[in-house]
Amino acid sequence: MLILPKADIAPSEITPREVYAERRKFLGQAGGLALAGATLGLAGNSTQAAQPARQRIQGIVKTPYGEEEKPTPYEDVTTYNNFYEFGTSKADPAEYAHTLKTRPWTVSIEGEVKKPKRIAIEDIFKIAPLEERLYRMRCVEGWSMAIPWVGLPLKTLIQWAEPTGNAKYVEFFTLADQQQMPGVRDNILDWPYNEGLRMDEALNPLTLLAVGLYGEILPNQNGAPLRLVVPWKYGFKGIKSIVRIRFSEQMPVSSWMKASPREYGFYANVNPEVDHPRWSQASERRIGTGGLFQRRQKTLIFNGYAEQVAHLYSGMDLQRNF
Ligand SMILES: Nc1nc2c(c(=O)[nH]1)N[C@H]1C(S)=C(S)[C@@H](COP(=O)(O)O)O[C@H]1N2
Ligand SMILES: [Mo]
Repeated sequence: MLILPKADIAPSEITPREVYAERRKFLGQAGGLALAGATLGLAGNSTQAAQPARQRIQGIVKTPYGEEEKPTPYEDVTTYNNFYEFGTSKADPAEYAHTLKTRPWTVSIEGEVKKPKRIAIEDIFKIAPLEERLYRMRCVEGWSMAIPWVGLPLKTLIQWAEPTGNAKYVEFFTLADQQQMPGVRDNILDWPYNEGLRMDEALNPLTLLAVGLYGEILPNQNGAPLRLVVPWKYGFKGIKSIVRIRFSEQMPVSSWMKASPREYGFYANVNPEVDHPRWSQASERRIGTGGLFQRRQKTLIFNGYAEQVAHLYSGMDLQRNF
């Protein structure tokens, strides 16, 4: 059964709203200067109330992933976000996601597994040593970043979960709690936000379950306490704040596919030759490297990870399986 989209605003309206929001953010920053000055004497740090203290993760294994990349500044990574549970503008998640409670947090693992399980976030930290990997990230809207993620290979968690031989796909679900996530009151997407991978994509060594970035616990706006990172796919595959993982025999239908099947397919592989109806995918704008007038760079097939993942799609028509 295909669940019909609940969307009452057309996806085509989202872009203008974002342009508007960026303008609002710019104005907000200008006004914010005076405000910060006014509260300095009181709290010492005007953002303290909204942003929880940054927390370092101990014992991270450094890896050579992404050595050639220049990391996008922390400030950009944590203030230019997509997390519709907290609003549709890029500035909303940094402003509002502090209401998300990330402890206690458990992830339930169900479907085609030997035995359904629940795992606390603290125990996910203990399954295997956490690695740091700098990955290129590419949003379907045409911008990109390079982010030093901290996490464990999804493959490690899958092995721990013990899927059955019937498991052909893995599906992920975000928390959908109106109390903590104001955006969930709006019918922009069919909540909970969900995404899926084919089993071989999920087991690919590049696929990461991230718990941190820049050596620290994930900020809420980036998907705390646990989010997916699939660097050869568009950003929307990187589902945030995961509470449920389900193994299944059937291909999952993601929130974005339900909202607009013409625009969003299951695979969502970065591909400069297959344009999104509203955004060209031929080039990208790397955030934080030179303002609005910077030169765009050419987008690479599979976001530059073809050597590691192209074999997963050999013989598939990538125009049809977009
Ligand atoms: N639950 C949830 N996950 C989500 C989204 C969202 O709206 N909700 N947005 C996606 C999109 S479109 C992108 S580009 C990335 C952005 O991740 P970042 O903000 O950490 O850069 O998160 C993805 N994961
Ligand atoms: Mo995105």
